[in-house]
Amino acid sequence: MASNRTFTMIKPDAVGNGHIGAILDKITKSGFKIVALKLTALSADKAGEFYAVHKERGFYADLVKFMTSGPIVAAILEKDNAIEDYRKLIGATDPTKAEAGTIRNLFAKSIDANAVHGSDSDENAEIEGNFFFSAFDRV
Ligand code: DGI
Repeated sequence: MASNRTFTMIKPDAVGNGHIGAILDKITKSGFKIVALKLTALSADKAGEFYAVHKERGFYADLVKFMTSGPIVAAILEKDNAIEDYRKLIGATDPTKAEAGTIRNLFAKSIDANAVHGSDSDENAEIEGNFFFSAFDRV
C-alpha cells in the first residue's frame, strides 16, 4: 500500500532567505496536511547522524556544515501517496534540473543549498520523523 506520511525539512538556505511561509503554503495547497512542525537547529553530531548514509561521499563534510549553518524547519506531512507525491513536488536534488514550479526550482540556489529535504522511502520517513518528533509532538 502507498504510504500516507513523509518527513520534510526546510533547510537553512530557505529559512535564511525568508521562504518558510511560501514553502509551507505550497505544501498545504498541494494537498499535504501538516501533522507535526517545529523550528529548530541541528548540531554537527545530529546533522551527521541524519545524513549518515552519505558518510563516505565527498560532499558529506560540506553537507553537515551547511545543515548546521542556520535554523531549519522540520515537519511530518500526510497525504495519499505522500513519499512519491512530495518528491515530485520538491523536484530534482540539483535545482538546475528541477522541473518548473517545484519547490527546489522556485526556492533553491544550488545542489547543496537546495531548500528542502523529502524522505525517499516509507522506512526513512518513519526514522526521520522519529528523529525530530515524539508522539506528544504530533497531531
Ligand atoms: O534526497 P535528496 O535530498 O534529493 O538527495 P540525496 O539524499 O541524494 O542527498 C542528500 C543531500 O546531499 C542533497 O539534498 C544535497 C546533498 N548532495 C547530494 N548529492 C550531492 C550533494 N551535494 C553536493 N555538493 N554534491 C552532490 O553530488
